[in-house]
Amino acid sequence: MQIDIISLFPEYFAPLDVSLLGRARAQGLATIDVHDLRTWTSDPRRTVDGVPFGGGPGMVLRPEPWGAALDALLARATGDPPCLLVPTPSGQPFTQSLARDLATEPWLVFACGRYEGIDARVVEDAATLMPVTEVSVGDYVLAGGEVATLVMLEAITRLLPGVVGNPASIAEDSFSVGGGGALVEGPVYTRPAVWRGRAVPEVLRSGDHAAIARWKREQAERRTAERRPDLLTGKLPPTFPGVAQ
Ligand code: 6GU
Repeated sequence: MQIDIISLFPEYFAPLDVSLLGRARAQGLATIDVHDLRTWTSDPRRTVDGVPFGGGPGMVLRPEPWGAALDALLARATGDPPCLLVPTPSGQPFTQSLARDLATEPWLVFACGRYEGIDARVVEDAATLMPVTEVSVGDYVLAGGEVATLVMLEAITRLLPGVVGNPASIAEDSFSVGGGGALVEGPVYTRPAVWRGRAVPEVLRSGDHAAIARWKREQAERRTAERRPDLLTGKLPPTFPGVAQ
């Protein structure tokens, strides 16, 4: 998979060299190129932002550097254009299901905004040239798209063939559909069998694989009902546990 990232802060992406993703890159399973948006400025001050038309707080990223950056990446295309992802709190929710879809794409481009966002014409214009998805990683506001991009890249690249050593660990992930619905995973245990007077559930040490599978399924269902009833009903309960309303 080819991944290009356009950002004002390329240094944000140092973690891409670490751990699972670092190994995937080193093995050539994913090629990640980080580009500085200022490469595509044309004034001596390398200006990327401007005051918002219509007033309002903060600054907006001007369209010209983005247009030039996306044109430069598109010029590298030999076949289909890339899939453009634009992180923004107003985007469609990033989910495991979207991660699975994106993991099948050969080429992704992430456009990381900062400040109050990117001039809206950039996405409009890009959508005439390539598929574009605006995505949000949750209902909170980050200072820019960089950390959101790291989140999405970690979720996507661990699904690429060969990145995670044991494919079963992906099949059993939270939000994977196993027997009729997305659930969060239940608790896990390792040695010692008793720690500070707390014993590991007996069934896990029984060697009865069918009983263990049933128990894991029950635990996942119970935890999902307690913590994430929205996953079962498709909507949040009137009082979401632990959240003041
Ligand atoms: Cl994708 N970007 C920013 N800036 N803030 C966010 C977000 C993305 N998702 C949630 N908050």
